[in-house]
Amino acid sequence: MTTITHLVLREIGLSLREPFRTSSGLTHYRRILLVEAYDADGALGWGECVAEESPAYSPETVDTARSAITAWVAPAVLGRPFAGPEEVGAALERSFRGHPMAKAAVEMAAWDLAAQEAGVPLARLLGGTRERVEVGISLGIQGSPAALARRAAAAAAEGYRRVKVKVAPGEDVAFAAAAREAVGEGFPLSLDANAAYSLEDLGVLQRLDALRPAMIEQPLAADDLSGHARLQASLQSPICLDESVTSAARAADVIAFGAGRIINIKPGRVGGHGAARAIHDLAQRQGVPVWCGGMLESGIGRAHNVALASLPGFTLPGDLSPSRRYWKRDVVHPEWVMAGGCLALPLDRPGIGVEVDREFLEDLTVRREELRPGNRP
Ligand code: OSB
Ligand code: MG
Repeated sequence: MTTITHLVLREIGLSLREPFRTSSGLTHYRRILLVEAYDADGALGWGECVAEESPAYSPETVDTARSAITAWVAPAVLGRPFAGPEEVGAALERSFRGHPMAKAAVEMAAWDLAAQEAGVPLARLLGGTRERVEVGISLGIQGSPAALARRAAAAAAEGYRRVKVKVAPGEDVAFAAAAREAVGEGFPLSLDANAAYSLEDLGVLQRLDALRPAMIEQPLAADDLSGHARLQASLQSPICLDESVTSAARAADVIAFGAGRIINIKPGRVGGHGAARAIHDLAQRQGVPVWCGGMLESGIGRAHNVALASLPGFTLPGDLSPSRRYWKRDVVHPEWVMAGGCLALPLDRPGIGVEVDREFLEDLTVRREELRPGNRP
């Protein structure tokens, strides 16, 4: 039984070591919403909201998520006894529509809290079986194909198990071809379009297909499952869906309609660990490979992603780069480090398995509020 007595909602600011460019925009600074969920004994679970500053990737933003958590998520969970963390996501789903990133931030904090209370690693509470998870890197759009080729070659040499390259109309075939040349024929190279193409771009997409990518991620609009199904039928490479998969029901549609052959699971995008695990389970039953995506998380969100990625159906490397790929200094101890192309699960500690650097967090905090039962906005 878990009851969340109060929540702390905090926004921090963290500068990326290098700007990250995709078809939907440029990020050099992350506004990150963090959630602390407390029980009556003072045990604490951490969550991180993956919403970005602008609604480029999905309709949610840092500001809409803060508003939704304050007005709708917190009142639906605070002071209510839950038999287990799997019930938190279900209660939120019944409670109000949409806002999966806002829901996930609190739902995932509830999972960490439950794991802390039980004294077990979150990875094991979720049903994870791995001791380490394979890491792939996601490279933003670079200034030139040659610059991208250098980055891709360096990443492969560093031990990353897969290199993913962002593509956008006009910055696609030459860039992807340079990356392919740099990593070599057999190396897992994938392409992520972040929904930037339409079926009118079939010619370009077929030229990308000819480079034999491990997958083409989210070529078309998020809501266009029938377009993806038609495109998949005219490509050799598997399509992987990211933005399109906002729930377990949508994941089932993707598989049923043949809109993709691989699914990128981000717990922060789909409403939390409960939904993420449901997608994992149904994909596993249908023989569809899944991997864990990332949203440039701090070490807290990364800990949640790593725990989830330890489930057996996560058979492909995730966007789970180590701390130093993103930040000069991460907010957790120990920082996430890659060894042999993998991150090790911190199984010697309960919950998310890393300690949050409270002092550093205070320095980074731009806004903080406490949410308790009854104090509705
Ligand atoms: O599409 O997978 C994506 C980052 C922000 C938003 C969307 C995406 C990404 C990435 C980065 O590709 C993955 C990472 O966190 O390393
Ligand atoms: Mg993606």
